[in-house]
Amino acid sequence: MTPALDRSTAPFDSLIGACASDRTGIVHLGLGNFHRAHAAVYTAQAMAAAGGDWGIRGFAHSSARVVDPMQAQDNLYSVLQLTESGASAGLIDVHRNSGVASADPDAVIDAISDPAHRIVTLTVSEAGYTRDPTTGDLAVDSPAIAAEIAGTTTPRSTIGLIARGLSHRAQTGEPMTILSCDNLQSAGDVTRDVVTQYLDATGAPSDVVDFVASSVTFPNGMVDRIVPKTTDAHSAKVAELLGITDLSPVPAEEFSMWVLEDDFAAGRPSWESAGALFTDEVEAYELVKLRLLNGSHSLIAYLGILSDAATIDTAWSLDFVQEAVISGIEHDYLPTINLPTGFDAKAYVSALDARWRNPLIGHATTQVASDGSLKLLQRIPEAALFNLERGTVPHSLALCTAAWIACVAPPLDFSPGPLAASIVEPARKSLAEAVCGATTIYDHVHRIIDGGFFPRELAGHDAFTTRVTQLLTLIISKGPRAAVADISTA
Ligand code: CS2
Repeated sequence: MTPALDRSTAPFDSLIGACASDRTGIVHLGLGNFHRAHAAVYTAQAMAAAGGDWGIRGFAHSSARVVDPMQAQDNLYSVLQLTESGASAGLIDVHRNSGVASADPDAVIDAISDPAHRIVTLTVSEAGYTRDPTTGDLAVDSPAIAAEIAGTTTPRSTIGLIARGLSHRAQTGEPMTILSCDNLQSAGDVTRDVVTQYLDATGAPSDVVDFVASSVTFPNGMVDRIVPKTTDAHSAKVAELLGITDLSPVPAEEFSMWVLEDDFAAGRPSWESAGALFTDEVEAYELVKLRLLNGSHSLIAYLGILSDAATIDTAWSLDFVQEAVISGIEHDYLPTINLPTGFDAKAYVSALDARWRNPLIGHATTQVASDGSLKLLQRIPEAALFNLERGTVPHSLALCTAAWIACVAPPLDFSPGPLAASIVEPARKSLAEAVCGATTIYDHVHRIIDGGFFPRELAGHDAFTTRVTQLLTLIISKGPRAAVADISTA
């Protein structure tokens, strides 16, 4: 039996990175695996290289799943790197405090207003930004936000907590940076917009609005690292490698990338010394990553699920899945992107192949397929519209949409199988309501594309709805392979 991980047993000779200070300079919202394998590692490594009071005060949104073990382990945990040549593990010592935001929202608000904290980082997933799918603006009518705006509850939404924290901070006027680390296009701009819209909707005083406009920055950024869910096998591997029992290790691939706009209102860790790239071309990197990696990932996941492939590497090993993805990258995605200067798209795609192929990651297709109604908004409509406006039908994007519908909102006579049933899809109920009573597959698809789940402009292009209908019909009648064969000959 290996000893439980805490400060007395920690194998500090296995540090990946550490903060020498007990002081916290960063508040993090969304204390989950991705943050712990990405920004936290860059921060720990930056401080090991260049110092600074940038310890992290982390809050999970509503679950204690990660917080309980973090607290029991003096906020230490390990990252288990899974490479084809074997696994390696190291310790991260950068969190100084952890808690659950929904259990104590005032603690979050106080942390954001505390002048010692100069950055708020966010990994709250697409859902955390509470945006309306048709406009991209703050969903002021959603039940959670509407109740906060009506003033009947203490804010518990991420955007509400930030807005309230900044309102308090306005009293001291201390500048701050809010840094989104989620898979959103123009992540910083989006965050600024929804925070500002929240302040407007709640009638915030003009000094608060002015403070946010003049003293709070929202840099854009692109984040990348494949991080699956933790299993008991990961804890067992860490016990074998480090000689301790970590109740919440984070498995991750070796690859990691962070591209940032250098627009920090009150300083920042030396993240470049840990390998982060600061550039003015962030939006181009965001597009590359959200489309070539994430968009393709969704296609691999939905086609894989419809073919009973439980993991990304098994789905990617199917020849027709590769065919669909490569066609999507070449025809539907690459023409929509002005690549960053000197960017080698061929090398990027071949690195993606190696990353998706890695059998040790065990990345569940259902994990990537979950929250599709939110994720696809970042991966499909804008690229589809770019093509459609130029008279080109984006076949792979239509296929991804059809495969998503087949998995989470199938026509009545089609059963997508057991894997599809375990996809977490927050819009499942509203999708089912939207398609109830549809008379044809076209009607079924149209009710989704024009039903408040996608930007309105997309429904204006009947060629897209028609193509999704054809591909959904093929998936239902002959399976995903036949649908891919159809796009290959189109
Ligand atoms: C994935 C991402 O679950 C998903 O939707 O596409 O989490 C992906 O693994 C990361 O963005 C990689 O950086």
